Amino acid sequence: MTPPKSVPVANNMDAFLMPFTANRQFKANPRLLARAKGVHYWTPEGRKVIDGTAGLWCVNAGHGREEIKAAIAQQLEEMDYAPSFQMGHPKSFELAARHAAMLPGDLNHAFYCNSGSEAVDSALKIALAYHRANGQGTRTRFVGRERGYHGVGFGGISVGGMVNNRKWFGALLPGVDHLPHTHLPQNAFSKGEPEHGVHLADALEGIVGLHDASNIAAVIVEPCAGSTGFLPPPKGYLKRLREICDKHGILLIFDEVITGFGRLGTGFAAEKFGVIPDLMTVAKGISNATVPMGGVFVRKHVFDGLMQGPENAVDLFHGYTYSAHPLACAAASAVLDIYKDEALFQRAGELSSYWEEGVHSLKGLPNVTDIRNLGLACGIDLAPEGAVGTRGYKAFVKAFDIGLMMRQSGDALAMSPPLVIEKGQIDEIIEITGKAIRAVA
Ligand code: PXG
Repeated sequence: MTPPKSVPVANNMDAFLMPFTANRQFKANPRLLARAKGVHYWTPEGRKVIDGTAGLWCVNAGHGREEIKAAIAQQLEEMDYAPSFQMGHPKSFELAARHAAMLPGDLNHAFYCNSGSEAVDSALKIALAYHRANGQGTRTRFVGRERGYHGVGFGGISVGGMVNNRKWFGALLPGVDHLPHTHLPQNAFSKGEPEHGVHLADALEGIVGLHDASNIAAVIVEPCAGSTGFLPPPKGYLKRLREICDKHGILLIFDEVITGFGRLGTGFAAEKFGVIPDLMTVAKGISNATVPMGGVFVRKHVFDGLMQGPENAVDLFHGYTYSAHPLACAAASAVLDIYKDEALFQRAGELSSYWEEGVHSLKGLPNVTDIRNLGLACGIDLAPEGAVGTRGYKAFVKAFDIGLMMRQSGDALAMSPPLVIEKGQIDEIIEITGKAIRAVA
């Protein structure tokens, strides 16, 4: 039988196995988004919802950008697809050169993929290949961090530190240790980078002491942990990690899938904190989420390290059919124009103190146990009500019902509006958040 062209949503909800969703609960009472423009979504019934999270931390330049649409349409007209294995297309090289030019330090080479998860697994593999190519093939271990989120590939969940993302999936990658997370109670209600916790980086010395540096390939951290409820790093923490990695020849990977492309008021967290990682993973804001794209930026020594074999030999046995997909490259290039023309990273930086004031004004509301912020992002912890996540979920649903999309992870709420947000819209986000928190007291 020929399948019908489209099936009314109400009759068809069962078929979709939704990711990271309570499927039956959702389908009994769905939250649907049908249209988006600027910093707003509209439901199928036409109800307007302000986007407090830039989609899933990804629509940094706002929704429905005409310039990106035009670039994708033009690329589709010109050439829908071209491979990047032993072939190439001009836009991929142009994009890599543009990224190289805007990245700090000598992070001047780009590998492309289709998501943050792929970026993380690619970065881990590049780290292994680099060490092997340089005669240090015993360096196979990785170090991640508790409460870290690095996507959902086996590599990413192995170095990640969110228990529910790990516990269902067996033995994971062998040879992974975790640094302690940086969410310290004495830092509650910190504005910006918290004071306490630089010493937590020293746990890396303990891991080196246990395994020996000659067995450790790389450390991977998010400069600000995102999915766990947004945790900015303690003052000096990332610098300390960099120093310990340097001392022991361990590669440092920053997972900037959330912090990259302006979220903190700079192009990348590496600039914000003055710490250059050896590899950096990105996704989300790279294409403003219009066409899926991820990437790994690597420093010169990592790239050069991979280029030591015979000229006619493949340098990296890794890549995806859709690495540097022409539509993604066209979108990413158009997004860079917008970021530059509208100075959106700078704009995020300028708005960050207004945002900080707004989110911290929620201190004192019932059950609010911590508020954190940096750039245009924040995390708000609520005291649990019975099972973990119950109150957080209720707040998230309430906010949506009264016109705001936020994110919820357990009892932590997180927000990260598009960088084009206006002050009045920030006020609106804060007001609705306050109402939602009061409603679940
Ligand atoms: N690394 C980091 C730091 C991320 O935040 C990924 C990797 C994986 O990216 P992909 O594109 O494979 O999903 C992410 C993704 C949330 C939330 O609500 C965060 C992400 C994804 C979905 C929800 O915090 N981050």
